[in-house]
Amino acid sequence: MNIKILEGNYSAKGLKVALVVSRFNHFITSKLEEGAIDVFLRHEGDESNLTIVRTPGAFEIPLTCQKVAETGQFDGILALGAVIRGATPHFDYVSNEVTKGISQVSLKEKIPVSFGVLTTDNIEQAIERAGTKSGNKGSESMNSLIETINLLKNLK
Ligand code: INI
Repeated sequence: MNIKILEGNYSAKGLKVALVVSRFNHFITSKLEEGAIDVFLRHEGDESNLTIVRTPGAFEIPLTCQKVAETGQFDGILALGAVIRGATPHFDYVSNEVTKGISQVSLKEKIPVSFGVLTTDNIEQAIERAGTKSGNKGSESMNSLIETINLLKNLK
């Protein structure tokens, strides 16, 4: 076999990462943040290379990611939030905008922006994905971010 395979490893050594975390549903987003930091440190990331940027809600995440990317100081950005469905269509507007906005920043700025924003039908589903029975979206998306940053370095 002579197939060339390009992929990223899971070393966070020397990587500079910004976490953009929304305060809305803080009891969930704080758990996502904890999970993300834990993974970064376990993969030999340095605390001093981690910056946390807080937004009011998930809707404000894309513009904040855009500004963070423009600083040119980071290898990657992890967006963390929790959009939980309520009785009005607000959920759909916020979740659509945040999803689209994050991927636009990533493509425009050519920097990995990982999607750690929970979009759930209820609080129980959010709790399940914030460090209980269905894992932790913050940890998972930090793993993806580290791998993607290292993959893109191999593509240079
Ligand atoms: N923001 C969230 O992060 N999660 C939500 O579930 C949510 N809901 O359901 O309303 C939410 N709304 C606030 C929104 O993100 C903005 O901060 C607000 O609309 C001001 O722009």
